[in-house]
Amino acid sequence: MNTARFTGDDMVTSGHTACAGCGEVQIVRMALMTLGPKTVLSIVPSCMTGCMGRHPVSALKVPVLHMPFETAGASGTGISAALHRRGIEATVMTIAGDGGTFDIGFQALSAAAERNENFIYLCCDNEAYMNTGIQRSSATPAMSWTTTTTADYPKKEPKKDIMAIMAAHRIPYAATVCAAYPEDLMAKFQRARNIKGFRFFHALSPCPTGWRHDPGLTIHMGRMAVETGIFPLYEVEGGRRYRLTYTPKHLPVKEYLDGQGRFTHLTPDMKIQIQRNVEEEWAFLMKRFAESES
Ligand SMILES: Cc1ncc(C[n+]2csc(CCOP(=O)(O)OP(=O)(O)O)c2C)c(N)n1
Ligand SMILES: [Mg+2]
Repeated sequence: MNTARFTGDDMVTSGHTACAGCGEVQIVRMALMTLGPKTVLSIVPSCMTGCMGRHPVSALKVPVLHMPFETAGASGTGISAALHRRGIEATVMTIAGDGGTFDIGFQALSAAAERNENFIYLCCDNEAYMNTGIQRSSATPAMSWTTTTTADYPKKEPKKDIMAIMAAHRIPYAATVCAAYPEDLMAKFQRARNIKGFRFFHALSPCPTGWRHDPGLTIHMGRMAVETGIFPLYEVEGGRRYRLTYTPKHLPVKEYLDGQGRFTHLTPDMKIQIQRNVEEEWAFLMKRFAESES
């Protein structure tokens, strides 16, 4: 039986300006429902900054500091230290996009993780710099269209393995989550809430605007990412103990790629190549699981 406990309070109000079908709002909503009202957020420039609004018209019912793009790691560190100094008990969570995490905020993220700062880092990964116009990031999957990797010149490089990098920092907890698996997501936030030190979440956030899919298919796309093995759901404790939290059906990747406009340029050969890449990555991850401490 699932052990997730919810406060029941929704910390995200109506009136935010996210696109229809935004996966990130669901992730933030469920994370905050689990963490509870005694949570302080810092958010760096990303879709979440724009769409959640600023005080006094914020759509979030918890305190928020809007910080510069590259400072997610540094701002979580500072807020956590300040609250500790004042003897205030609260969960600190910093939210950044994939651009703000994998690329431009990586230095501050790595430094905070290495120091084992006491806060939760939530990376909402929609696989491109979305709110500035769908530019490629190092989280964009190989062969994908973006406005800077056009259909004639799709991205060549594979997605950066951020979980392996974060695990290598030997942080107490790291987990992947997806809005399409709410019980899994909430159980992981519940676990993270009770751990002291640096906790990292890699959340896959389907984005109808950038992925070019029907807004009604956000949860379906999240499910397909997981069921095809493209986005495995797992957690890593102490950088060494890997645990798969959901066993996928290993559906063909075609089920995921078809229906997303960012992949319409793919030839049958390219789809076969992606299928092969996903199988290789899965085998590589399973090796890591097998070698990990129990
Ligand atoms: C130093 C700096 N460079 C560029 C920007 C402009 N900017 C704001 S948000 C953003 C894109 C963020 O992408 P990502 O982190 O993936 O978040 P998303 O928009 O996809 O949610 C950029 C380039 C900025 N605010 N600060
Ligand atoms: Mg992004």
